[in-house]
Amino acid sequence: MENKHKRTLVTCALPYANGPVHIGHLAGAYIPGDIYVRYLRMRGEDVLFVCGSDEHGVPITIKARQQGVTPQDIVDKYHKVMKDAFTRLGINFDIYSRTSSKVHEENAAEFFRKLYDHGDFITKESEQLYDEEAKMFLTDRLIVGTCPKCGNPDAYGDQCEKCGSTLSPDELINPRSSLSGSAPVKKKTTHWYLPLDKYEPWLREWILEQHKEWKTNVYGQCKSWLDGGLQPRAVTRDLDWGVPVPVEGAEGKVLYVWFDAPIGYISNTKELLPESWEKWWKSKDTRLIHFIGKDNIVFHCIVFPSMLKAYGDYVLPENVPSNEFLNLEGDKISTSKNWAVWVNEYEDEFPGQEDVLRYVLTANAPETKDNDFTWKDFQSRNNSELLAVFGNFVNRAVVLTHKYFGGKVPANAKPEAIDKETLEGVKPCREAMEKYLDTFHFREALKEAMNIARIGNKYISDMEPWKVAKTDLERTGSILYTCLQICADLAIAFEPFTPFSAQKLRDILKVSVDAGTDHRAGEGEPTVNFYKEGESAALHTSVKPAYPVVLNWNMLGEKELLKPGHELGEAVLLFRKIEDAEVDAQIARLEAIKAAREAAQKAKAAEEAAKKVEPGKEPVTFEQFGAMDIRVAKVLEAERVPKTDKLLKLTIDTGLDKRTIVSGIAEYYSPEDMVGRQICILANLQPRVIRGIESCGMILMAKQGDGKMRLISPVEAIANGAIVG
Ligand code: B3M
Ligand code: ZN
Repeated sequence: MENKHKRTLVTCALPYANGPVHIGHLAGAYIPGDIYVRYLRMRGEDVLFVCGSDEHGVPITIKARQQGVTPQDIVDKYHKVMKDAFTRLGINFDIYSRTSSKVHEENAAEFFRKLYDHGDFITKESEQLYDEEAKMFLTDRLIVGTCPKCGNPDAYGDQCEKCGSTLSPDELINPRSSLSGSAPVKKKTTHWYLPLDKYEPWLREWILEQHKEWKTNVYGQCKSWLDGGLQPRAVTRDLDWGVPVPVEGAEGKVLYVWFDAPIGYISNTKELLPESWEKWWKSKDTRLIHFIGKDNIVFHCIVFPSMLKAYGDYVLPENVPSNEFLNLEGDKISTSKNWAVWVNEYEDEFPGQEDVLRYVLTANAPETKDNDFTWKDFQSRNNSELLAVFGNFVNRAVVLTHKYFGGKVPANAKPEAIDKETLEGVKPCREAMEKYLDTFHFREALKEAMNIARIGNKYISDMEPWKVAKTDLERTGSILYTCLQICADLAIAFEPFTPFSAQKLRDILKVSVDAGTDHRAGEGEPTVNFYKEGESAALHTSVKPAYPVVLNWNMLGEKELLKPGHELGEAVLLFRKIEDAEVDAQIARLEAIKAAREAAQKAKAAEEAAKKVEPGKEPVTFEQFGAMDIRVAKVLEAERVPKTDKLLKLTIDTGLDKRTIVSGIAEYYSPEDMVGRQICILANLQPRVIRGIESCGMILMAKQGDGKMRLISPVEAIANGAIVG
């Protein structure tokens, strides 16, 4: 990595505070961000790691309305849920604040005001749909109506979820407001727009020429936006939830959520470091990196940089690493369909297994294409990689050291060439890790870290120190010495990926790691550098190393990290087996969700099929109709026709005679339902033999769109034989 800069400011997208975070969010932005920060800090870089909740936007107001609470209630709830989930997963932001904070409101208003005063906005008047009952302008999502393409009566103003067509509210048939149900009216409104078209030449140069190194998916999306031509973009909205537009004549208007949210990165820095925040945002020595999900690319690469450029003196992002989407068990993750693994639930159900989720989401990260999370893969990566390779190797090395050498690193008294070759195998892994970490390819970097564990595991299996010990304790010592050096390498290499286990390992080895700067204490000395003994790596708060031996990134793969005689701690297990029952329960939960969804879909489809009406028939003459002898009749006896499911044999009093009719109604009526009932029949239908029984006439029934049938009976009793017509 070139080291021209003095500090790195890392941000992760501010998640919307309208639901908990799920594994898709984690894999997209938060775990990659945390890996990168931990890595840089171990290399001794000064890093500030900023995130927070995005608490504005229409979806939050809709959710509040649905639940009969205020938007503030919604964001208060989810801000806490998300903040806790990140902390428990070891994602160590220096600050996790929120866009409903006072600091942010002032900062976002100031940002807008400066651009406004400087004449950077244009205003446009337009007609928009308005709900007179709710007294609110309606976004496209808030308008529902009948889809002109497929007839779905509940299509949204921007999209029909049934046929997938993209719509505009004007196209909907009978549009109505989903807030009050009333028909929207058109009303004029004025908004401020950022003329993105003005920044296009600069953006082309800055991104397409100067940032060819951005990940292909990010670069590609930017290019296609730029090639499509940029339009002015509204930065204000008619809404009562958000940062009020701080200029006269803007009553009832707030900043558009995508205008205020990225400013939140700056506000949160300001909140943490009120005196020194500017050095993170306005100094040429700062490198700014945004970690985001792929649906946020345009805002972070085009809109926000244009805002920063308009403001002047802010740094621009150096890179905007973004992943593709993560699916769950083959289906798209969906909050509304509850098709997700919620991070807070995972943490409750798998306490102490945070690293497993971190590991799996990185090993399987959707870095270059959408990827799939499955519980079976989760289990097998834990059991056959973390546990069988990494954990098993460390455990064997430490247990044998206790057994033969009283828990002290043995002397390297009888080295062989293979030992040196093995240790030298770590260096290339480190080099590859650095290459991948520096270019945001974390999945590959993790593979290299795992390769170090594989090197150790293979070595100890091949050397069989437990056998050698029977005849040659000196040689056993050299083997274990070599193994323990690799254990120390692992305690460094895994720190970015599985920080809890790396800390556990360091407690076993009785070593510390220099974890670099931590600005969580705010203004003042950012010198909270070491993890506390036995404490989770998420909560490091010590300024003194717990153990005198302090490792850092630059020692990875170097000689003799642990000196002979160094005393080890107890051999505790780094990982535990994930049992079938645990993942089966998760799979069953998802299957139940899917089954419920499918049942609901089926019920809805059936309801719609029932409503379907057959087209009308060709006209008939009065005579043709009159030719049919339709009469009221009474069922005297009824029985099932043996060996059939559908047929009943009925004895009927037609007024004219008593006769037998065989009818296919057993699906809908039992013999008991029929006896004594008055019905209508076609009396002059030619007799037919059905299953050996002569049937004289037909029972009249009504049949609805889905095939369901019902008898036609007179509303009141009437004489048998009465003519219907
Ligand atoms: N809240 C979108 C999201 O959570 C949005 C990101 C804002 S980053 C400034 O995907
Ligand atoms: Zn449709």
